[in-house]
Amino acid sequence: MNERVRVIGAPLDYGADRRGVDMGPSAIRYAGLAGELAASGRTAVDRGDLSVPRAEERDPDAETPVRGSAKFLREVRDVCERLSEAVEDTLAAGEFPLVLGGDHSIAIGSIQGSSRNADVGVIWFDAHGDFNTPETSPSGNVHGMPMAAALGHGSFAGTDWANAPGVDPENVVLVGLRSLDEKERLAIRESPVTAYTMSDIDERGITAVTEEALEVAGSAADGIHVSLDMDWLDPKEAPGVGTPVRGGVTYREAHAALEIVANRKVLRSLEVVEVNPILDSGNETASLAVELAASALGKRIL
Ligand code: HAR
Ligand code: MN
Ligand code: MN
Ligand code: MN
Repeated sequence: MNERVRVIGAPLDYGADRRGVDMGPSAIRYAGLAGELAASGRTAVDRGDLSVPRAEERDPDAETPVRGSAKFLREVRDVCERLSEAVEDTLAAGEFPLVLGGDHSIAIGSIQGSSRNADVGVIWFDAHGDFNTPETSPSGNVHGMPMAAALGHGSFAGTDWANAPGVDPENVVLVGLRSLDEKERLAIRESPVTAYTMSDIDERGITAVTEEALEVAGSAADGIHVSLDMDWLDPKEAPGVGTPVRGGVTYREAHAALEIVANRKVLRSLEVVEVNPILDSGNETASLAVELAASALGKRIL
């Protein structure tokens, strides 16, 4: 893992139904990101936020270039293309990319940027599978699609902006699932990705599940990308998310998982998404996002 961390904000909210995640990067910085990165023994440089036009500024006649239903796909694409470049540039400079969302559609850009000319595994900590396509999505919200987009499913097939050819689905692991749409569920079952539900965590424990996820994702030659959706946690711990689902992991389980990730020393890039300060109480979810990022980046108590 590169020692020097480069922070990249992606304040995108076009992929989600509810406004507010565009303030995620600010809330995460305000919660003390720089100090925690320093406490993890990392030097960090903050490159600020990618510019994302406000919904009010956009062209009302803009069309979505993909068939089926995917809202604001043009805007999502524009940001993801720039994010992909930013992540690739970070790695090329020998730095570690830490991407702050924004809604989860930004993962399309970060995964692609992390895996250009590289063999990269993905661990996806999320209540949701994010495995819809414009054809299967019941909502049309792109934040329910990024994993399928990166793997080139449905009408994302062959699109140079969305696909991440450096990611083999055999090295993709979804952890903590508890809310899937019917067609999405079938798509996950039919795909070579590995998926752990909350029941798997109940039965086997977070440690065993995370170790196994690291085996599967970590067999990729060039490391792993971790995508942390804050709704992975129980809404009691992380209320400030757009699509909370009861029955998520606890504070301790989340820390344990990310500490195990840090111990393996295979982390190549990290993103933290779906923090919605408008729905949060006292910046609690953003603070937790900071703590968990620090754990993943090697912060130790002793
Ligand atoms: N599955 C639902 C949909 O596609 C909701 C998923 C999106 N929510 C997220 N992503 N926060 O993890 O519309
Ligand atoms: Mn998600
Ligand atoms: Mn989610
Ligand atoms: Mn491989």
